[in-house]
Amino acid sequence: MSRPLLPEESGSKDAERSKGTVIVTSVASDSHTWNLVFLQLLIEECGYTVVNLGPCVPDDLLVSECHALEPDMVVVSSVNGHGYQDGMRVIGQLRALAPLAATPVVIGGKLGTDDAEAAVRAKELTAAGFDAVFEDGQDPVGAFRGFLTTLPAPERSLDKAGRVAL
Ligand code: B12
Repeated sequence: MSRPLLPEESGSKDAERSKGTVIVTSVASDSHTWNLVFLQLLIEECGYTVVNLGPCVPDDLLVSECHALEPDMVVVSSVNGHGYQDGMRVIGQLRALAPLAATPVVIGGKLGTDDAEAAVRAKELTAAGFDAVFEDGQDPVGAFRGFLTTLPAPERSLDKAGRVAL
């Protein structure tokens, strides 16, 4: 009996090519990890190559990795309740990098400890430079999937080995 082909075995161009590179990261204060693993799998399932920086990422490491990789998107996740403060601190540093001035940068998770403040947090985080905010409580994963479908195809497309495939 034949088994289903794995994506990399199917030979289709869609299976071989990545839609681009996404940095998944937490913030300096946050040591939770399964949120990051979840996001990596979700984003890979949507066709992107993910570089997962892990938990407790110092600001300067996040900035230097973004500078080195010039990702097509940056996804920040925090669930410890300090994400608003961490996010407000790092977004200016990311936007100050010339290659990231117009790169989609989003944040999500449990960004504060008071759910009633979520709308205010989202407004302030977007005003500070995030393209979108996906807080728990309003189907953040569904909304994030919808956001991904609105992104333009990146100018450079990478194959699974990381080579530019034009
Ligand atoms: C496991 C756990 C820990 C472990 C983490 C171990 C590890 N290696 O990850 C340990 C024990 C270390 C820990 C520590 C702490 N924790 Co803790 N922890 C949890 C727990 C029980 C599960 C988290 C988890 O792994 N979930 C599984 C993953 C897959 O789901 P998730 O994290 O919920 O993420 C989902 C969404 O948030 C969303 N999402 C997340 N990010 C993003 C980003 C985007 C863009 C999108 C679209 C979606 C998205 O998608 C994910 C899947 O649905 C939760 C409670 C709970 N039941 O959720 C508390 C919880 C997150 N912890 C909490 C707290 C307060 C702490 C501590 C501050 C406790 C303390 N006083 O020390 C510390 C913080 C340490 C730190 N420096 O960050 C609180 C946060 C409260 C808040 N935000 O209001 C929670 C909610 C518990 C609670 N109810 O109070 N914790």
